[in-house]
Amino acid sequence: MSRIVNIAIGQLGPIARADSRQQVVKRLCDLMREAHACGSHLIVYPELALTTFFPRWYMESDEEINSFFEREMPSAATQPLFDLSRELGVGFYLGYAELASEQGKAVRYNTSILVNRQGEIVGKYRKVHLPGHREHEPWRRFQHLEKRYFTPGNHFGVTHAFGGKIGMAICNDRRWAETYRVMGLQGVEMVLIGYNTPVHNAPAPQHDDLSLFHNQLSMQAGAYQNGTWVVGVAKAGMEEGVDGIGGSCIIAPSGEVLANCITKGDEVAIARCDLDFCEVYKRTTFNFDAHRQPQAYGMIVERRGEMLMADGSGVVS
Ligand code: CDT
Repeated sequence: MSRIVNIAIGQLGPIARADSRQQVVKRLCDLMREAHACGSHLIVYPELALTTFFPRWYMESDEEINSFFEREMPSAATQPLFDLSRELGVGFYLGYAELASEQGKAVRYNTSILVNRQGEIVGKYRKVHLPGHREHEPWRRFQHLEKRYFTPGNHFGVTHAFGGKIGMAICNDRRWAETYRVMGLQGVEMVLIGYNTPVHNAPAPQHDDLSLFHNQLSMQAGAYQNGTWVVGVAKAGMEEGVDGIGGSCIIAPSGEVLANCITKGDEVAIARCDLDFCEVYKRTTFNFDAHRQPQAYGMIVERRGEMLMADGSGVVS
């Protein structure tokens, strides 16, 4: 079986709060057609790709909150994307807000799915690292209430699909070394990541000028240190008054950027990715079995926060 995966970035520009699922799905289908015309096997869409990025608003009504969530996938509104996938033979990664039912209780997740070239769901991932805050913080120019609206996922898995081992992560996950390493330990060869990243980060506005740099830095490090392809895809541009970074790109296991978007709107960018190119990194510099020293890493899973001195002043070495 060929180990070449022709990847398309399916970057989205802004989605207005008033836009319907049908309008958005039409845009996703247009991007998929373009990707197919370029010979793509798999198109990667952003995080929460069916609606505007609603965690920017404080809401209390369950009815209002749930209006941004999907109870089923596919649904009547998203079925055309699955039909087109099967017709064209183009798989996809799609981020959306999932309203699950667990023991009769509604649970909300920030989710992505992996769909194969036959239009079948072959993988599901629920965002582990939820940024932001739980309560209304009026001092911010806009809210980032992911901790309020979502329950964190608890698993980074890898799916055998597209002739290789494919992993998924969502937005803030890309900043954490653990995300890539847990999948790296499962032999991941391509990590797909959709994101919505405001240029402005209210608690640390001094980082605003670095937001694109930090985006690329995190994904390049994750790719190189785990010998894997990484595909990062933005919902970009000025959405409901909040500017989101673009910077969608495809990164090789060498850490090099192979393709990237040049706008902050709906845009396709493509790369021909040889999954066998992971091998030289996984068998040499990052041969985990030969070089990792897990006996020295216990703290990574034993504790969450940094260790403080008794007087709370610093980190114990
Ligand atoms: N959607 C999402 O996870 N956004 C966050 C914003 C945090 S501000 C540093 C992100 O990590 O991009």
